[in-house]
Amino acid sequence: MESLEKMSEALQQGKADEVRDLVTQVLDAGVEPKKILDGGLISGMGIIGERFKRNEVYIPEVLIAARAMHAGMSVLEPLLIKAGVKMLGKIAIGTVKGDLHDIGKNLVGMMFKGAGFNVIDLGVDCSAEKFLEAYEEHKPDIIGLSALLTTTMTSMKAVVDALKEKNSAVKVIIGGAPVTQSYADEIGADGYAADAASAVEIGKSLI
Ligand code: B1M
Repeated sequence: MESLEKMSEALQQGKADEVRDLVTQVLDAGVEPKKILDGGLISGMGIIGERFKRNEVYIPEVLIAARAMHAGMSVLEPLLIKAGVKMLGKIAIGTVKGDLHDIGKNLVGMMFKGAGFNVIDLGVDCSAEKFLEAYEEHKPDIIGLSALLTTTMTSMKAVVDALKEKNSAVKVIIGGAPVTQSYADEIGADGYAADAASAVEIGKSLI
């Protein structure tokens, strides 16, 4: 549908007002909210994610596109909830204990949101107990851990261990500049991603 393509294009260009107006127009024309979500917003954010991965666009473009996504979602979200549309999955994401870096974690969260996940942002400096509480309260499909310091990435193991002790089926994805696949293997995390778009791919494959 032409107007959904237009919406996807506007989102990729970060035109928040245009995206919001297009969502309203398309809704008025009788298109279902889920179709708008998939065909306009998620598709646009998916393209940005892929381009970010290929270094064709950079962090500012992704943030601007995410802002446009939020603008569209502000119109669409109440209607999706009312229609009982099931999201693709649920992720609780946070930066680990002692670590205040949140730019990467926010990007990963935005990409998950853009892919149709319900995202619970736990913020920064999150202890294993906080992740555990979030698991008990929200029952997410995935818990995402971000760390930017070599001194804080080590606390990821405590989170994985605490969740395992609960025999929880939740999948744990880890990432952040100092984190590697071999570290993920070592601590028993279910997935590792080097960037936000890959995190979403891994998240989808795990649930
Ligand atoms: Co800090 N810092 N910092 N810092 N900081 C680094 C990380 C550092 C590499 C700088 C350096 O020395 N060259 C260094 C770490 C060294 C190390 O441990 N090896 C460092 C240090 C030492 C510190 C302090 C200790 C400095 C001090 O006070 N002496 C201090 C620590 C504070 C704390 O956390 N307790 C500190 C503080 C800060 C600021 C507050 C000033 C600020 C953070 C602001 C904020 O986040 N709101 C800051 C910043 C901005 C940086 C740099 C410059 C940039 C980090 C960033 O946002 N990158 C950084 C140097 C650098 O990286 N060039 C540095 C952009 C972001 C999009 O990338 O977070 O890697 P990134 O996320 C990527 C991937 O890693 C991945 O996807 C993202 C998008 O592709 N990813 C995931 C991230 N999380 C993921 C989770 C996933 C999957 C993928 O699954 C769940």
